Amino acid sequence: MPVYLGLDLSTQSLTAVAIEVSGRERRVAFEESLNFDAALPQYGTRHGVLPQTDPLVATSSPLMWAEALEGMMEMIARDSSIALADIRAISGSGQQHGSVYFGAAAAQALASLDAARSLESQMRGVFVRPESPIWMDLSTAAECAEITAAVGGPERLAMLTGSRAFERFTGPQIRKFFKELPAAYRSTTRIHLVSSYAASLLVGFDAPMEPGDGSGMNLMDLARSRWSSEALAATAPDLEAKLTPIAASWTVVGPLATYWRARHGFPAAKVVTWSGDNPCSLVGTGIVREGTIAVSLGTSDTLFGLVHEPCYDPSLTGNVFGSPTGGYMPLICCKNGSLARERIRDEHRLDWQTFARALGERPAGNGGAILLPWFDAEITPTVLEPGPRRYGLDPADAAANVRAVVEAQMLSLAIHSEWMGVKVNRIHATGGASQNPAILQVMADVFGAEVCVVGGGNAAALGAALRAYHADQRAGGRDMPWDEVVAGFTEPWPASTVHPIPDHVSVYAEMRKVYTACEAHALGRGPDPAPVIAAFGRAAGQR
Ligand code: XUL
Repeated sequence: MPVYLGLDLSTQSLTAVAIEVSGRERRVAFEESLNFDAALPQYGTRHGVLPQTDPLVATSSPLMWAEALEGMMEMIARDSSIALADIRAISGSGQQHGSVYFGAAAAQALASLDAARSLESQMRGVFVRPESPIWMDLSTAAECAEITAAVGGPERLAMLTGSRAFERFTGPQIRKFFKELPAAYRSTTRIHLVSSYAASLLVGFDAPMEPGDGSGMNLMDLARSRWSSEALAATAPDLEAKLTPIAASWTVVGPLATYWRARHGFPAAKVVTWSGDNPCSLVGTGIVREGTIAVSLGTSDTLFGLVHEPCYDPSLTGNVFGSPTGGYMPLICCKNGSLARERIRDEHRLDWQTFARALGERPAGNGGAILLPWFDAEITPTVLEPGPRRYGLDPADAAANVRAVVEAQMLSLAIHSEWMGVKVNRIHATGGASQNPAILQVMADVFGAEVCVVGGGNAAALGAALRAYHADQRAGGRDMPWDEVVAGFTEPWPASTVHPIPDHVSVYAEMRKVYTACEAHALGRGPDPAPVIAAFGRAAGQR
């Protein structure tokens, strides 16, 4: 049976999902993850990130990613659950915004990979920057301001690229590099996204970028899916020559390089453009029509949907990316996702089971206790000075803090996605924490919507595999509708549906005001929220 492989190069791990598809017969045949910290300790990452003294700087190692890719390909080649020869197409998903900087030796190294040697040994030394800035980096506020001014203001940039300037976006990151190390910038022959870099390793030459991921750079004209000369000029000189072209999401970049065939026994499978992890998760959670949204609870918590026309967030909080299905995806991203939940879990010496139990020990609304879980600097809303803020919450009270972190994350996602204007009836949940029904109950109650789990924890890798399938069909002359592409893979898990509890829904409708007041106060934009908290507490007493 034809096999399609999806690889997800995310912050903390590389995951592979292989699907077998023949007409209506469809199944996930292989699913495996390689955790960077555990499998490649020699790089010294923590949660996939290199240690830094500046809390706003976040980098990882492109060499480690290459070594992880080879490790995963080896694992797939050795596994007996799929016949390698049946692999028809491979695509992938990369953590968004991160960038890789090649020097002059890279093209030759890629073109002449020697099957007798490891990928890592041949890629070592080709990077102008041995450390890649990643999406968690928030150190480019100055560059964001400069780009914004050059383009004519934040609305103008958002209208053009789908987002105002964001610190983590690739354009501001490139500008910072150009300003700090102009000679190194000049000697950079190619700048890749994590996604196009990984695809290049598979094909043995520079792979194009894909509009879903390209729109996370503040460099792409969103409506036209091409580089914006205005945004390029505002960012750094001679930039277009250093980028690869933008190619449609279903482009077959080339066959798998002979390296992979000779060294690991893979066939000459089609390599399809890689996209970002969120655009791939859109497909992997089955959001192929307007009206349903997905929430991914991973390293970052993201919420996204699908629309047909290019747009931007008038409040300038969220982003709009291209969708691999052809439309556009509004998205918000909260950086303090799984690591904030883990922080509270560990501070109170809990495991996930006792965490879930503690969540149920406190009532919905937590008596008005609020935690702004900015353990790390935050993206939504922009918070550059890390540190959690508590209102009416005793830091030592385990149950209250567990409830507070989950409520805060859901309230923040709900409040900051209001600009999308979607009447949410159903949410598709994915990511590690979606396996926890107690967390999903809070999600259902805060959004007043039914929540169901789709795509397991690996929607990005599954989405990449489905994109590979779609591209293979297209290459064979069949433009398969997306409903048909995802059928059999993205239906809600049986018995995973969580229904909102009406009493809780009304509590959270009130609590939105409390959270908004606390957030405004913490950001220096609003008065002391004590009266709002007290009013909420009094109303809770009468409920
Ligand atoms: C999205 C974002 C994160 C990363 C995580 O804009 O920054 O979700 O894609 O990998």
